[in-house]
Amino acid sequence: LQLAADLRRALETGGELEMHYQPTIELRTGQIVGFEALVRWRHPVRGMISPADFIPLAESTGLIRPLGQWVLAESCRQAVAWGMGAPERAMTMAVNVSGRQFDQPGLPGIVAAVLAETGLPAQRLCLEMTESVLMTDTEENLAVLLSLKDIGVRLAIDDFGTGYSSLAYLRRFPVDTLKIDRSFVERLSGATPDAALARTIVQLGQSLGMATVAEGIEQYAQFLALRRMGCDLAQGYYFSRPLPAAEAGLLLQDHK
Ligand code: G
Ligand code: G
Ligand code: MN
Ligand code: NA
Repeated sequence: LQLAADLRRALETGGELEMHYQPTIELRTGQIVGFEALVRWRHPVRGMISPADFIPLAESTGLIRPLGQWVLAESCRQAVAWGMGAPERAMTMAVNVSGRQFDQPGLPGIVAAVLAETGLPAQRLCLEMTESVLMTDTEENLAVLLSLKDIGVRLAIDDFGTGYSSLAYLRRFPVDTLKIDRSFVERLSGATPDAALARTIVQLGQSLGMATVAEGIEQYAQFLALRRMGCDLAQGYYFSRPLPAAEAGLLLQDHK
């Protein structure tokens, strides 16, 4: 497959991949409290390729492991460059981790090595995974997640509410944060079912001692509704799109 060969080459040369960063906002204060790192691929012929298109390819070819390692190292390096490790600017860098990376027995060692190399304190890094990670090969994945918690990183469930109806795994896994899927944030005005679901996830997070992040906030009304519900954090175009590092850095400078 040509695109797989191109991705392998891009990983070897390093020049075509870059990270964009979307700020995470504390709803109570409006402050930026971190970023989510989202990978981008500038293909020399095809132009910008969305991760929604090349992450599945990377997963099916096994390239997700070197790609994931590059993403992790680049995001941690950037977090340190922005001073996010310093106590006075204690922020969180959130990195998406695919299920195929959790199958990798060496994942905790890789995370520990990247933290050591970059100097980012472990508690400043949050790893985002989907519910499917928590539902498959549970014993192996539980061991990996416990090792990651030992290292001190935070763990978030991405797209929460879209994966599985069973909540039993929340008892077993050391999760810090629930990210409320964008689909529940879309129609929040009034007494819609979506508002009831969003409120329920916020309350679930509060009962379990987990932080909640609302994804995909695009309108002021959604911001207000989620703040009223007691949701802790939010991301979305209303605050900022994912930005190239230079622009995200300016946002951070203006903000402080
Ligand atoms: O940034 P957005 O525009 O297009 O991302 C699309 C999808 O790709 C999302 O589901 C997001 O979680 C995923 N994604 C983005 N960056 C990464 C990454 O570095 N690693 C993994 N595994 N998924 C990513
Ligand atoms: O699966 P994950 O939640 O990691 O993916 C985040 C995806 O959501 C990325 O593709 C990102 O670009 C996108 N995104 C971030 N904020 C918004 C938003 O406000 N509206 C929409 N439609 N997409 C968003
Ligand atoms: Mn995510
Ligand atoms: Na998500």
